[in-house]
Amino acid sequence: MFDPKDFRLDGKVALVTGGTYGIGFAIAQAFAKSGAVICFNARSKDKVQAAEKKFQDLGYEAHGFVCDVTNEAAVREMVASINKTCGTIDILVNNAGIIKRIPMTEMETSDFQQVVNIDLVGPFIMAKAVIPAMIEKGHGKIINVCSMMSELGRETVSAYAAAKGGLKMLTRNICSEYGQYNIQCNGLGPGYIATPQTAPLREKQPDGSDHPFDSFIKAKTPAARWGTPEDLMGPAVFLASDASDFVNGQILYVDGGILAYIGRQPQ
Ligand code: NAP
Ligand code: GCO
Repeated sequence: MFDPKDFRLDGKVALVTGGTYGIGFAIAQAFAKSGAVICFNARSKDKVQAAEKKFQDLGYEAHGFVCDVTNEAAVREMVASINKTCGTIDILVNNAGIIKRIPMTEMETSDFQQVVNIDLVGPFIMAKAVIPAMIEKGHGKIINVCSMMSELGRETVSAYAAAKGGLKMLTRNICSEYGQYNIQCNGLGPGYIATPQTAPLREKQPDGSDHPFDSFIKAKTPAARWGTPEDLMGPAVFLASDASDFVNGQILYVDGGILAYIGRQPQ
């Protein structure tokens, strides 16, 4: 029988990759507010320590790890440490990601490979590390942070779109392969969100006018605004909670309506 407590995360252990700022930090904060013990990782030790202090100042139990999601040995060590100190990971959010904005024909293959490695191979490594214990425990939640570029392309983001398109299908395949063990794997698809990753797309022009891309996105979004990391908190908690136990293999787009809209006509 439905109970509003189904949306809570009390007693759950969550691991959010790339949780030191931006979308990851917001999702981790939402999980903590919902009762979860939160673990998070990133590559920068300073930022991990700063985020851990922020969480602790907010009164949350938070454990930060310096760990690159592409380093399989370090990932396995981090997961083993979490399982030992906090308990088996119930919720994994594959949030860590980078983007390189370079015209494809000018992009070095090494750049393409780095983006795919972090944005697609990283989530594979992370999921592979947590699924066995989830199977043993009898449940688990995996949330892959996808993108508009899981559905659409645009100039200069070939590597990122390839990775995020692949992440959509990795999400569906984990659903297909592990749904029988009561593991739900879904995608969260943010629209255009104001974070450090998109800061270059919102910078004011030398004459003080808005960045053309900023105006473009506001015209493409029915909500006529950029999203904020806070806009993702509720949807992420839903996908992490018992309330979504029969939701599997879906991509929940939190985009202010971009994917449904042809775009505002120029005035
Ligand atoms: P961000 O501000 O650039 O933050 C990225 C986070 O990931 C940082 O904590 C970063 O810390 C960490 N990270 C990067 N590479 C890592 C690696 N190899 N191992 C571990 N941690 C790593 O990005 P964001 O805007 O919050 O985006 C977060 C996720 O949402 C990304 O997957 C992005 O593709 C996706 N997304 C963003 C938007 C948007 O409009 N902002 C929209 C849709 C989807 P370190 O650098 O210290 O490692
Ligand atoms: C870009 C942006 C986007 C967003 C996001 C949209 O350069 O187009 O960075 O890729 O980050 O992925 O959902």
